[in-house]
Amino acid sequence: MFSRAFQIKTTAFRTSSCKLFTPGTIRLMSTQYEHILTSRPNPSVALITLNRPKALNALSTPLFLELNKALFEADADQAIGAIVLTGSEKAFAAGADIKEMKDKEFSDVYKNNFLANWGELSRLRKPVIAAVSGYALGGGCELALMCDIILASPTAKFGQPEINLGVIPGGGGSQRLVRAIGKSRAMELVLTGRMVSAQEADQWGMISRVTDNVVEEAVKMATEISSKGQIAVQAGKEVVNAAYELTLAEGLRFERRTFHGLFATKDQKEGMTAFVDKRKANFTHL
Ligand code: CO8
Repeated sequence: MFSRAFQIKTTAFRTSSCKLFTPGTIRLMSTQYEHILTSRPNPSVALITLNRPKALNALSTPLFLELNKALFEADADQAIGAIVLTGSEKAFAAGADIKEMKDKEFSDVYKNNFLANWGELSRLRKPVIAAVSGYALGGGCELALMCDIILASPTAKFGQPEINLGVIPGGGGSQRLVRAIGKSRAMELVLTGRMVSAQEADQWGMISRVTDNVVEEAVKMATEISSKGQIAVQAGKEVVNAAYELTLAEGLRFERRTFHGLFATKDQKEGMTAFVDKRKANFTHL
């Protein structure tokens, strides 16, 4: 579980508004991992850092097994309201591990459904914010696209260079990019392998915004989201994601029914009463 007691010395991060990251105060989850780092910058936020620096965080099967475990542990922890996923300054992730894939055969990848469990992140109910610096390429770009919100530092570079390896995106890039930036731009990225800068990705509407101190900003955003009622947050995520799958009429109906359902929660009573009483709402996630 995400132990609050277990602490380590860490490098300090500066924050603009509050001292979220100071040496010795980052709490680790109890599980120790080899390819990721896990911490609790504050009690309501889980921070997961991809940590294969020598391979630019190339996404290997062992890394994904650890990542999925940490993500679902965070999703199940009642105290956590949102999750931040990040990499290093140089690379969020430079793609699936090419050295692991190089000698695979069709019969193996097809029979064993290679990569099928790499998209587990998109099944989480709590919001996940990607804090991207450096390369987010191939599977790294796709991993960011699986997240609910993407914040990027000015150094971020996004791309789907699989075409240079004789393959195509395999982690949802072709589908999510079309929905995020449209067919022509998605086609350009998939067929040329060109990298786009954070600024271009921002202009294209692929990310929320470009910001310095991207991890800090993502943790601030996650903390803000965690201060809301968790039922409404999860409902909000569910209805926005439904827009990918449903017709407009079906989506509008689903949204309205979900909205109606929130009137059964204590948080709705508390939120609206607090507004009328001119005080801050104290959500209990019930
Ligand atoms: N896989 C394995 N190792 C990698 C990868 C990778 N994707 N990317 C970088 N590395 C390794 C390099 O081999 C090198 O290791 P070593 O020191 O042992 O030689 C180390 O990381 C540093 O890399 P470079 O020396 O190449 O660093 P540069 O700064 O010169 O270049 C680049 C950085 C431009 C990022 C370059 O490393 C590069 O082009 N990497 C490959 C990018 C790529 O093609 N990515 C797509 C991979 S295919 C894919 O992602 C399929 C997606 C499947 C679905 C996934 C679902 C989530």
